[in-house]
Amino acid sequence: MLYLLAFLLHYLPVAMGQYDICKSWVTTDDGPSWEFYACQPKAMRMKDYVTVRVDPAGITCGDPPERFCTHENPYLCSDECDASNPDLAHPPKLMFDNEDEGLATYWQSVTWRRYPEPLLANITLSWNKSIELTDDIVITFEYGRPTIMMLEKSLDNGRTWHPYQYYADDCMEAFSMPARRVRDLSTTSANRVLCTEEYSRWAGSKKEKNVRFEVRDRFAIFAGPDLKNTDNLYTRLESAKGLKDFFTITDLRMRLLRPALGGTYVQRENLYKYFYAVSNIEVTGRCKCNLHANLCTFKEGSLQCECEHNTTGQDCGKCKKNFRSRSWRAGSYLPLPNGSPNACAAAGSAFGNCECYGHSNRCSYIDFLNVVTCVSCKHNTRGQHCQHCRLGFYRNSSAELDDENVCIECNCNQIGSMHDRCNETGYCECREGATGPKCDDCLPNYYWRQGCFPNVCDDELLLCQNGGTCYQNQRCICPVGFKGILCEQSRCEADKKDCDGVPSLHSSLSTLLLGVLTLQLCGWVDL
Ligand SMILES: *[C@@H]1O[C@H](CO)[C@@H](O)[C@H](O)[C@H]1NC(C)=O
Ligand SMILES: *[C@@H]1O[C@H](CO)[C@@H](O)[C@H](O)[C@H]1NC(C)=O
Ligand SMILES: *[C@@H]1O[C@H](CO)[C@@H](O)[C@H](O)[C@H]1NC(C)=O
Ligand SMILES: *[C@@H]1O[C@H](CO)[C@@H](O)[C@H](O)[C@H]1NC(C)=O
Ligand SMILES: *[C@@H]1O[C@H](CO)[C@@H](O)[C@H](O)[C@H]1NC(C)=O
Ligand SMILES: [Ca+2]
Repeated sequence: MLYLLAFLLHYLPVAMGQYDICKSWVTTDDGPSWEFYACQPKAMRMKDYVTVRVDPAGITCGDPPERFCTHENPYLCSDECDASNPDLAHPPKLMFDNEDEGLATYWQSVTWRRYPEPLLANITLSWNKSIELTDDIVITFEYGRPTIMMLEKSLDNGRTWHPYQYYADDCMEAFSMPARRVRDLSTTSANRVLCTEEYSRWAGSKKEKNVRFEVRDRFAIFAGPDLKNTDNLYTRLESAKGLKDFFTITDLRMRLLRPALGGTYVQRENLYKYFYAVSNIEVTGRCKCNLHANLCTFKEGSLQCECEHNTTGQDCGKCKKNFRSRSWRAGSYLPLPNGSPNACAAAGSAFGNCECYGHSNRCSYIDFLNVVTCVSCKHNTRGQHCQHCRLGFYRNSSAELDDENVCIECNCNQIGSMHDRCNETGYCECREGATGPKCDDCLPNYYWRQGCFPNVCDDELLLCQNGGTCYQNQRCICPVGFKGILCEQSRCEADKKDCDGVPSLHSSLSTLLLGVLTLQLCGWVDL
């Protein structure tokens, strides 16, 4: 606990200070008014707001009860894990509790009974909110740190995952990656994903318990070793592409790939000393509010920014209704020291009343027409006020004019349609024979083959004759002895030679019969 307090106090300067107010009431020559600033919430202990999931099912020890021992005391396997006994259970929530001094509480996995099958476990932390890390992630292992593990992160609530850092006692062997240290990174590589050997080697399980994801060391590349030059850090976060996102997460996953081995090889005769035990996961960060809020509250099970600057959304990621006269922008750390709020503006308030419904930030005066018009309308809009949809798009009837989704692509089938424009309900103009809103279907009596073509044959009016079969409405497959589009023509009629050779060419009874029929027909025709 004391350690934790020291830890928090030590790091407070990074967590607080700049950008902590969103607006203030100031008096200017024109009288008092609000002045707005870029602002962000304070850093918090994020483990208090997390939901956790441990995979695979059955990886948590104690069901059924099981004995284990430690690397320090490998032959005294008298410790017990029993999920049904609160004193001996090690559920996942013990990674996030507040520990009484000196008494570690921890989640623990089953032992490596199934060796040499790998002992794998995933610990997934989800916030359902984007978070910007402001300090190191610190994972505390009891009974030794894993010899191989990796950290993954998600930025989209767990839909996609990306490697964040690799950890191994031998990076080359485990991941075919050279071992690197964050301290050795440079300004251009501050967001590199690397493999480190610093947290995986055996040093006694009591001595080295922590595995870190070093946020401070990466910040120090810009802010100096004591993190005093925050101006430079904020400038770089604002300008270096991808740097801010590198420190932003919605979810974290620890993939534990091989437990501590006690500094030697796996001893098959005693597998009860191999397992994972995690007593704490410290994640320090702030809600990402796009510099539009300085408060973030826990409501209905999720963190939520208290948006200012007339923005709204969980991350203040859009403009409030009726405040969309220009498109939404994140606030900016620049210029120092107060940044730019980039607030949303009420419709009609900016640019001399040129309303662009939030699809453009610029207006231009056209001299000879004496009109003000929006420039470079976004979101597939066009027009003086960005009030129309571009050609090839149509109006989304369930969206307001200032909605980003206001224009929907027509998506006309290139072959089936005349052009890629559509009417107000999204219907394309079809070529002959094609139908459907997008012209990707055929009318009855037409078949699709790089466009719609009239049926050659079917089961109703255009029947194949003389026992022929209709192949995909495209052609009749005629029995021997017949030809023509509908097999309506006897080959004998066209060329007598065809009739003579027929029976001998075929062996199956049916074709033989057809052959006979053919001969008879020929005879009939001859009459
Ligand atoms: C852990 O998660 C990864 C994806 O990030 C998945 O491929 C793997 O199968 C999971 N392992 C376990 C043991 O659930
Ligand atoms: C995630 O947060 C959003 C916005 O606060 C909320 O609507 C949603 O129900 C949350 N989802 C879960 C799974 O908690
Ligand atoms: C937001 O809108 C209110 C009016 O509802 C206005 O008083 C306030 O100044 C606006 N804030 C910003 C940052 O534009
Ligand atoms: C139409 O707009 C609504 C409201 O923004 C949106 O949810 C929906 O996805 C849009 N439809 C399409 C097809 O883009
Ligand atoms: C668009 O075209 C479809 C099909 O031709 C038609 O049913 C619909 O009424 C048209 N919508 C409008 C608004 O013209
Ligand atoms: Ca604990």
